[in-house]
Amino acid sequence: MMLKPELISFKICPYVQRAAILLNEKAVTYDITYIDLKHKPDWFLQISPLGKVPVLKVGDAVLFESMVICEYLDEVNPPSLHPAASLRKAENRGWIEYSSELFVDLYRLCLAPDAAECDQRRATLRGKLERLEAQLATGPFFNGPDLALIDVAIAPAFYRLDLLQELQPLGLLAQLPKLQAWSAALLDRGAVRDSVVPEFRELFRDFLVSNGSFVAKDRVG
Ligand SMILES: N[C@@H](CCC(=O)N[C@@H](CS)C(=O)NCC(=O)O)C(=O)O
Repeated sequence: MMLKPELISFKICPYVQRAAILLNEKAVTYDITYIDLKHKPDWFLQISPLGKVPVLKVGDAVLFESMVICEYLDEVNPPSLHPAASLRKAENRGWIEYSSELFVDLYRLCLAPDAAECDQRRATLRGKLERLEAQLATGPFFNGPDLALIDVAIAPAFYRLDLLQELQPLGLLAQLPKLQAWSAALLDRGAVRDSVVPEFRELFRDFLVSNGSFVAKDRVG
């Protein structure tokens, strides 16, 4: 029985969302504390070595890095969501790294200030998504019918792609049927739906607008 953990969160952070999804999947009771990354409290700077969220406090221990947190939660709340076979597990971990790169590309697309940058950054992200499509076999999840940590790791990207598509028809998943099915299976899952605050959509859109995002521009004003 683990101590009740405390997740330190920023409401629209995709890395925090990974930890929240896993806590939900594993039905772990936890506390959540939100901070404003523009005004990081002193107590947070003291405990967070890189000044980043997520941080998971477990008793006196402070865990940082989203996938380190997820791996810990996975281990102490069996059964593990990683594949059992070492080789497949290692492959999954590689694609988890890949999903973190997707977050960066997605973030860059969100911050594209004009149509030209948006097109260029969209193409970069689309290329990575096409490569990912080729990795899926039967679906709907990465390894097949059962949810794994790689699915948890990528879910926040699909969550944001879905919202972006509402703002602009970017078609990032067009003609990628396996990714479409993967995204639908994840977005339909209770643990994913309940992993963000109810006002997430508005907060995400406010973030785009206040950063002069081209994706949000056409619909505003
Ligand atoms: N590699 C880290 C990345 C975490 C990260 O970049 N979090 C962002 C928020 S989404 C952050 O805290 N940035 C610090 C800042 O904005 O000052 C992880 O996987 O946890």
